[in-house]
Amino acid sequence: MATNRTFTMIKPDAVENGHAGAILDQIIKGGFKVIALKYLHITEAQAKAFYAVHAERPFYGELVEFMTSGPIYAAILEKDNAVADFRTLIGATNPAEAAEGTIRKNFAENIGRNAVHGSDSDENAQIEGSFYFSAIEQF
Ligand code: FUP
Repeated sequence: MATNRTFTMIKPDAVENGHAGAILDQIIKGGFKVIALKYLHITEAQAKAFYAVHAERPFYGELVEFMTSGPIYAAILEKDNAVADFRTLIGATNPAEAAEGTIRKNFAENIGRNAVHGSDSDENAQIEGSFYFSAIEQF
């Protein structure tokens, strides 16, 4: 089952710019079923923990500051081949390089403020989904 799930966040830029509804619509029309969903404003400690893998990267401080700058939507999504198909749907990390019609091409501002997160492996999808949702919050 885990191999059919991925984890996403609609990031503060997209929420602030009023794109959350359109992004969720594109996700659902893209064939993904919403298994869990919440709207929340994460703390600095939570953002640092979520992105701990990037702690040594030069953009880590900015990333944490950005992800705590406003509320986000967090969601677990289900679809065959969820991780790879979702990364295709959202497009490249840098929206300037994202394919036409992808969520980042449509809604992201730049590589830092890039509208959405998508897990990069089945293992990380499981870790990231569990970071935000307990078992009884997943349907
Ligand atoms: P992605 O898997 O596409 O979300 O991208 P990464 O895991 O490489 O990066 C995670 C987040 O770090 C990105 F969504 C935005 C931020 N980032 C930057 O701000 N600058 C960079 O050069 C790379 C990533």
